[in-house]
Amino acid sequence: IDCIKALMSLIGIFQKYASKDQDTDHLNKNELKELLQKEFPGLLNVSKLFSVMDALDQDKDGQVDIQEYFTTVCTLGIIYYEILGACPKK
Ligand SMILES: [Ca+2]
Ligand SMILES: [Ca+2]
Repeated sequence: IDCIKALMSLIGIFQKYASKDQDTDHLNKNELKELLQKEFPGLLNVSKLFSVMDALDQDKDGQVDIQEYFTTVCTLGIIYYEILGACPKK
C-alpha cells in the first residue's frame, strides 16, 4: 500500500508541474526545473539541472514524458540513497 501511495504521489507531482502549460502530458525544461527545485531541494544546482535534463530526455524532443520522469525519479532515488550513506562503501 505504501508503494502505491508513493507512486500515486509521484504521478500527482508530475501532473501538478506538467500542467503549468497547455501540454499537460509533458514537462518542458522550465516545468522540470521547477519540479526538481521544489520537490528535490538542494540536490542539484541549476546548471546541473539542464545537463540532467538532456540526459533524461531520451528521445530528444525537448520534453520529459511520464516514462522519462520515472527514470528521473529512479535516478534521483539512487543519488539520495548514496548521499544518505545507505550504500555500503567498498
Ligand atoms: Ca507541460
Ligand atoms: Ca522526451
